Amino acid sequence: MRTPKHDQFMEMVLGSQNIVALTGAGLSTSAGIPDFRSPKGIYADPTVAGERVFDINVFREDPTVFSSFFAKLYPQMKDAQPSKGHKMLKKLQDMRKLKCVITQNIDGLDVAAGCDPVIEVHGHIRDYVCIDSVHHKVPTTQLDADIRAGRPIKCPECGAWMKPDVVFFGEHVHNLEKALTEVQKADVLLIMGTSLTVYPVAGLPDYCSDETKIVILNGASTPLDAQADLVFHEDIDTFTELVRLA
Ligand code: CNA
Repeated sequence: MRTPKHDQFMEMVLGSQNIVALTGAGLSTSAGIPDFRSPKGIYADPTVAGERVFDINVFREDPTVFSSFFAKLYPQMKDAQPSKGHKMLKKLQDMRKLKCVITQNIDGLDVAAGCDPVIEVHGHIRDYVCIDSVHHKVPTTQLDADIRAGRPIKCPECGAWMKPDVVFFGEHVHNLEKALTEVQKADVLLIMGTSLTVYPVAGLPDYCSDETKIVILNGASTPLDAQADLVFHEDIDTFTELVRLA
């Protein structure tokens, strides 16, 4: 049900010049891609080795831990279309309110929705990269059959293992400085679909100016709720309809 808080959100949007969105896996669940930490998320699947699947040290020791897991996630990501939440961001961009999306997602759906710029701090699945040389890359589409079969991929140039151009636990995030600069410029930081538990991204809101309004739109509570100006514990698709940005 629409409440005065939704009106407050729209007033905040209309009065803003520089909204920056910080997004996470919850933005893509309605597109058919599970998140990590929801009751139906990837970590709840007993056949998945939890955080080990995205751990670079585990990958170096045994790439099949990742490849057998990704065989199931990859088709879900590849076939997905932007959700209502992604479309809301594009609408806010067209209204010249939203200036940047910082996403932890690797599915590329913010880009597919037409958002620009999108800072993909945890990388993306468009390419596979060699773990020994970042210059060795192969478009993921060329590896489709091996990925779906759960086979680990070898670099055609040097024979080392390849993984998607995604940041694993134990690796440095991409473009953190750029993300930080955008957060510092934001008059509204719109945080959507993230548990705000994965660092360093979860620490980005600390770099907002004192004037920045923080809005949290997430199904479950986050460690930042108490400091936010507006908090919506709602389904993102429903929210987009209530604020008429669907
Ligand atoms: P997370 O820790 O799984 O948190 C997701 C949050 O979204 C949870 O708090 C949920 O309550 C919330 N949520 C889920 N669905 C909805 C919904 N429909 N409406 C509102 N809220 C919802 O995921 P984070 O993004 O916080 O963690 C960062 C990880 C997740 C990054 O490293 C990503 O690469 C990784 N990840 C990405 C994808 C993707 O690209 N789509 C999928 C799964 C995991």
